[in-house]
Amino acid sequence: MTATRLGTIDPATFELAARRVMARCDELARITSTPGAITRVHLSPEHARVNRLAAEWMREVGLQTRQDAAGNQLGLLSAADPDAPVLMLGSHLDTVVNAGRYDGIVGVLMAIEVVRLLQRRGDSAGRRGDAEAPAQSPFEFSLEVAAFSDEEGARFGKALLGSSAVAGTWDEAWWELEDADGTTLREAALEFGLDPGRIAGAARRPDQLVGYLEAHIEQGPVLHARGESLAVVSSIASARRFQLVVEGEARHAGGTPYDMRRDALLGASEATLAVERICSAQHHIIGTVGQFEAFPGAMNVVPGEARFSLDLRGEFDGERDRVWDQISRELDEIMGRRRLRWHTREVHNAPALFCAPLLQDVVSEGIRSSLVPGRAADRSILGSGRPEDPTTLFSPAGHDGMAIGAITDVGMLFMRNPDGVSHHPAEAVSLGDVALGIRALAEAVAHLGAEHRSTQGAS
Ligand code: HGY
Ligand code: MN
Ligand code: MN
Repeated sequence: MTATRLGTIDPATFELAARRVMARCDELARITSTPGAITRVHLSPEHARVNRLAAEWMREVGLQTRQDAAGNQLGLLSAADPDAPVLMLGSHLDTVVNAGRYDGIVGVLMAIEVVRLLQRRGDSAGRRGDAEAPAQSPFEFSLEVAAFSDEEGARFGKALLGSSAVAGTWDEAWWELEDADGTTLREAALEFGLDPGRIAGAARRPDQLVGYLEAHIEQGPVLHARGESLAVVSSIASARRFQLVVEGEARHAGGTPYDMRRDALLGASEATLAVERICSAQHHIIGTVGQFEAFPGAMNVVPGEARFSLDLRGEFDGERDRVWDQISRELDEIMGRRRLRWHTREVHNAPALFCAPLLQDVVSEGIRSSLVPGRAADRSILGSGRPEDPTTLFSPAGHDGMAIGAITDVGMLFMRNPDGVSHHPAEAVSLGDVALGIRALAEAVAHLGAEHRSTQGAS
C-alpha cells in the first residue's frame, strides 16, 4: 500500500466515508445523560453504550475488538506477523458537560474509516483477493483504533485517565478521586464492570508500538481565519488543574459591617481576576476558572467558603509552573489582606508534548497528498499557504497524545473548526474538511508504512 494507490481512489469514496462519520457523530450525540444536551462522562451508562456501538463499527471494518481495564474501546487489525508492533489511531469518546458532537468523537470515527480504506483481505501469506479471508494490515505494523474512555476529566477532575492507563502511568491514588456525588473512581470502575486490580494490564510497552496518530478539530479559530482546512500539529500545551478553596466566615448579611466581614466569595473573585491579569500578560499561557461556588449559598449570608477551579496551560512546562508560582503569591497577598485562608489540591498535571518529527512529516505528506493534482478546487484546502508547506499549529487544547507520548511517538492532524468554537453545542466541522482529513490521515499512515518498510529493510 502506498500513497500512490490511495491516489487512485475515487474522491467520492472519501466523501462517502465522511458522510458516515458525520452521521455517526449525530448518532453518538444522542447518547447522553442530559436530554437536549450532550454530556457523556467516564464510566457512566452512556460510556458503556458508546463503547458497544463503536465496537460494532470497528468489527464491521474487520477490527478485532476488546475493552481494556480502563474502559478504553480498542480494535486491532493485525499485520501478517501477529507479533508486529502497532500503530494506534484514535481519540476519545467522552465529553465535557453540554458538549459539541465532534471533539474527540470525530477522530475515533475517522480512524475506523481509515482502516476501512487501508485494510486488505488476503491469505496468511498476505496475497490479496480473498474476500472471505480475515482483514489484515497492509503494513509491517498492525493498526489499532483506540477510543479512549476519559480524556476530558469531566467527572473526576483528573483528565487523560484512559490514555494514562495505556501509557502505564496510572497513579493508584487516582482511585480515591471523587465525582460531584462523592462516588470514587474505584467505585465507579467496579460498577462499570471493571476490575481496578487489573489496571496495569491496560499498559503498553514502547517496543509494542510504532506511534500514535490522531485527527481532531482545532478547537480554535486559526484555520478558520486563514481559510484552510487542515494543519499539522507541532506540540500540545502542558496542563495543570487545581481545585481551590477559600475560607472566611459565614455571618449575617444585614448585621455584619464591612470591616468585620471575611467574605470568601470576594477573595475568590479577586483571585479569578488576578488569574486573568497574570496569564494574559504572558505569551502562550492560558488560565481559566471554569467552576465557581459559594457556601453556604444563601442570599442573606456572607459567604464563608468559596471553591473554584483553575485550568492552567502553557507551551512549556517551566513557564507554566513559574506562572503558577506567581498566581500562588498573588493569592497569598489577596487572602492575607482580606483575612481569609486558602488551600488547593492539584488534580491533573500533564507535561507539554512535542509531536515526533517523523510523524509531523508524514502528516504533512498526508495533507499534501490529499490535494488532487489538476483540480483547482482541491488546492483551496491549503488556502493561501504553499501546497508544499502545510500550516503547522501549536495546540493549546489537550489531547490523549499527552499521555501516550510517555511511551511512543505522537502525531496529530487538525481540521478547521468554524469560528473556533468547541466545548459548546455549536461546535462544528464541515463534511468537506472531514473528507479531506480522512484522506490526509490515510495517506499519512501509508507514508509511515513506506517509511517503516525502508528503515526496517535498512537495519
Ligand atoms: O480540555 C482540553 O483541552 C481538551 O479538550 N480535553
Ligand atoms: Mn475537549
Ligand atoms: Mn478532544
